[in-house]
Amino acid sequence: MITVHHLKKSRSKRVIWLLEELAMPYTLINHQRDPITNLAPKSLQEIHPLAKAPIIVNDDITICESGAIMEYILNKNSSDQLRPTINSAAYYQYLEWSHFAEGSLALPIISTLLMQMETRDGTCPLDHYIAKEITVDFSYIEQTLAQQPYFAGESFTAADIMMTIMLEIAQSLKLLNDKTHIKNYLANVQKRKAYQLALSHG
Ligand SMILES: N[C@@H](CCC(=O)N[C@@H](CS)C(=O)NCC(=O)O)C(=O)O
Repeated sequence: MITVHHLKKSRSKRVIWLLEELAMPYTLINHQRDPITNLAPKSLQEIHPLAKAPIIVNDDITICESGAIMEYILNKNSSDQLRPTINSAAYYQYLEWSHFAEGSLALPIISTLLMQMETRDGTCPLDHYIAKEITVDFSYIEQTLAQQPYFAGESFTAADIMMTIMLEIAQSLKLLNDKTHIKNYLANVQKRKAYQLALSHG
């Protein structure tokens, strides 16, 4: 059975959501963030040197990094759910969006989140880069969701789980105000039962 090391309000929601979608059993271990720094506690460092959520442990395998964990779980699942057939056109959309969520989109979103927490005096060089990334990324996402219901095409996949968490943070930062298709997409995926179950773990 897979053990999921979880931090509330974190990317570990992705892993719980996927396991719930696949109806796979798991054990959840909750770790508490440091109340002052909001960083992960020592208990996570004892599991993996990177000390970030999510981490999963299954037999002799320990993995940190949500995208890698999603692939591990999909490989363990005997059905072909939530990942398009390898080498199909949808599979490459799935791969692009799964990687885009952490490889590209996380940087401008998490930077915006962190920059809002600090006291700033004027514009910094990073601001121009972040503003450009936000414009390019969200217009591409909006354009994609205007043409198809899910990131990999007609069917819900694990790429939607990877993308949703970043889009939710973007929404909380008011980056989606004029993005009707993205907002409709979020409202739609948030109705899923497995999403609601993952949400109930915080
Ligand atoms: N790219 C990693 C990011 C992991 C990450 O930054 N996790 C955050 C929570 S969303 C964390 O553990 N933060 C606490 C810390 O860094 O101390 C992934 O997708 O798993």
